[in-house]
Amino acid sequence: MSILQEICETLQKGRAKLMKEMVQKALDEGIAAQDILTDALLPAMSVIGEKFKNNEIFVPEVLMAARAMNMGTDVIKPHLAASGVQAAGRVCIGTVQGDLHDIGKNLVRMMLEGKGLEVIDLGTDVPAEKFVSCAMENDCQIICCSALLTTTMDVMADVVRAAKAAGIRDKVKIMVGGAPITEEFCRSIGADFYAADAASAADAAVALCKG
Ligand code: B1M
Repeated sequence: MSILQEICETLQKGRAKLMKEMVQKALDEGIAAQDILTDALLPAMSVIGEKFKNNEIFVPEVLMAARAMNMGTDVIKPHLAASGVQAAGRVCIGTVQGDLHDIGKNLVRMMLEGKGLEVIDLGTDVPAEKFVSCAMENDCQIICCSALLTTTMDVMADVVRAAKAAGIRDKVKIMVGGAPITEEFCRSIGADFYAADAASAADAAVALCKG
């Protein structure tokens, strides 16, 4: 088995510490950071995303894989920056104001990173204006809002309004998700995209960044 295949499998098993060592070993063997990303880390996360979507694996396994992914990307990040590899796009993400649930949001962030997007994580309890100011300051293509409470989902409408008020609505896409969110709700508040799960959110974000 090649080292890239081994890295791919190690990530899927969520073995974070071993990942760090193996990715470093691949770099030491002269494999380019970009190849490690595109031929090992991203395919592994795609497998994780698909399995999660199909209920073949569950939150603990995804979180372990996410940790391993983060370990791997931490090792190659300086090399990618040095070789001038461009991120596929830049997005900001947060759980809306009043809402402290972050497990789903963290999974979405991890899947976005797994697709090669640069992600600014604003955390939880994020006011609408903070999403918008972050998008403006960092030239984000997408604002990603997560909500788990029916009492906080309306903050997403505030994000759409704040983006309009700041004059950036035509420059930034707004993606929404979380257990109480539906396609219909997304349309009703004038957001651009609803994703039901983390893998779909990442696929859509890549498409939105390209488009
Ligand atoms: Co809370 N909670 N909780 N909770 N909690 C729910 C959401 C609830 C449904 C439980 C229930 O009553 N059955 C209920 C909401 C009811 C409602 O609004 N109708 C509820 C409540 C009421 C509360 C409190 C008010 C309880 C209280 O204090 N009385 C309180 C609120 C605190 C606050 O936020 N202000 C509260 C607190 C908590 C804990 C702190 C204990 C904990 C959160 C820990 C944490 O996140 N760090 C917690 C938890 C764990 C849950 C449940 C059990 C699990 C949520 C979760 O993590 N799911 C939840 C019940 C449930 O959902 N069954 C519940 C796993 C996660 C992977 O799924 O977040 O849906 P999810 O994310 C998915 C998709 O939704 C999607 O992708 C993810 C992965 O596929 N997705 C996106 C999410 N964001 C997305 C964004 C996208 C796209 C897709 O694009 C941008």
